[in-house]
Amino acid sequence: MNREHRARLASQAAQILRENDRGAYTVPTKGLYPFQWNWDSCLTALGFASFDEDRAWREMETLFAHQWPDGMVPHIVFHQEDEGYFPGPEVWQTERPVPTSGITQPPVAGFAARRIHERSADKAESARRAAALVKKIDRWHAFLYTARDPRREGLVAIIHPWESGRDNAVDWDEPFRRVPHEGIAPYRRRDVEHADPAHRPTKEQYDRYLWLLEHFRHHGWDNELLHDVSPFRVVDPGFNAILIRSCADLAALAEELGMDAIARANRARAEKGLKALERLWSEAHGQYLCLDRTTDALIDSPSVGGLIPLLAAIPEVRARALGSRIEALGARCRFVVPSHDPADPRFDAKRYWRGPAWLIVNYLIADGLVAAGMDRVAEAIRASSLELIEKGGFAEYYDPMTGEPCGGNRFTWTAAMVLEFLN
Ligand code: 9WN
Repeated sequence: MNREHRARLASQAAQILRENDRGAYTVPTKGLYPFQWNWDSCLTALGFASFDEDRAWREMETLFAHQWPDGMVPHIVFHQEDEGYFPGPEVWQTERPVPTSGITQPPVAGFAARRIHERSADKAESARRAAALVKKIDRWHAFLYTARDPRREGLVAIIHPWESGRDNAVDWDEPFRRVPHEGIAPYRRRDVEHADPAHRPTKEQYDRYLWLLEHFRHHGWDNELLHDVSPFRVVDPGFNAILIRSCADLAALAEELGMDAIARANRARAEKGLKALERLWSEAHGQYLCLDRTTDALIDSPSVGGLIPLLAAIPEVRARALGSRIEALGARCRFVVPSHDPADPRFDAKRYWRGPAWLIVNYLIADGLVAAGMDRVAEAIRASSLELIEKGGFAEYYDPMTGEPCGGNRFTWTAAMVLEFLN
């Protein structure tokens, strides 16, 4: 790709960020997702940082302004009314000053904040804004390692598939059987009016998403209770690896800013988390797997969640194995990285997190590969990602067999990741 070509792609990506900018936060895409989402915002901030540092910090500051008193950072902030998304604030009923959802999402904030600060041109201003965020991110990490790890194992559980950010991954099929899907209030889905229903989660999955939501609402969104009362408690290697990396990055950032207690606490969390992650390794699959905390058994589902640990400082032997795994997946599809192994019969090339490739995941994995010295594999992911954009535009996700763009279009975090890949 020549310079002119790169500049054209970067300017298209920046244009999408501006289009979806609502002033102090961005929406993931028009129509389908009209509010602020947690991990979308943090990854989008990275995209903003390449042309507007002030706007990058503001994106994260807005998200953290809605942190709960217990430290949780909600997965959606409903800044304004919009009928176009279900379930909206009237279903969540979390009683926050500005309505939010009642669950969280992968904690990429520590990772993003460190990166934005490292690249900042105005270091004094960046340090000031980073310091305020560091305290809040630290409280979020503390929340996760208590409320979601009550036995202090060093591994946090998600209590709803939406928390993983990989809503309908094959990983949840088995534990999801324990979640009832009857007796919920009647509802009308809006997502299937914006996107092809064949590319979205099924009705039965939505019923269970809603059952969990109503169950938590019934418990008053009290995070002291929710982990234990949830019939769905899964340790996701992707979520945990992101948290471990964010702890390590927050520790480094805090140290640079002279916030020593926060640096120490987060370094200790990262070390403990890394050791505990070993429990999720599957020699048979050559990758990490999810662990069902209710049965204490690994879930037999080779998904991309088990490759994301490349992002954390896992042992070299594990990183090498994951590198080989990604190469093997690359031989099974035209574009990498599929969200589920195409060799598994449950793979579904167009259905959301059951097969499609996502640029944000590609970015996180590629970052880990470079850190582990596997530049060639990382470069293949980067090239594949940019080719997907060239062929299909800035989509939410892509069929890894054909490259067909799926879901929403002119998608914010996809555009942000393009800016990162071009950086
Ligand atoms: C539920 C916004 C979000 C992403 C998630 C993705 C999808 C929501 C939905 O969209 O989830 O949170 O309604 O489908 O799975 O990762 O943050 O882009």
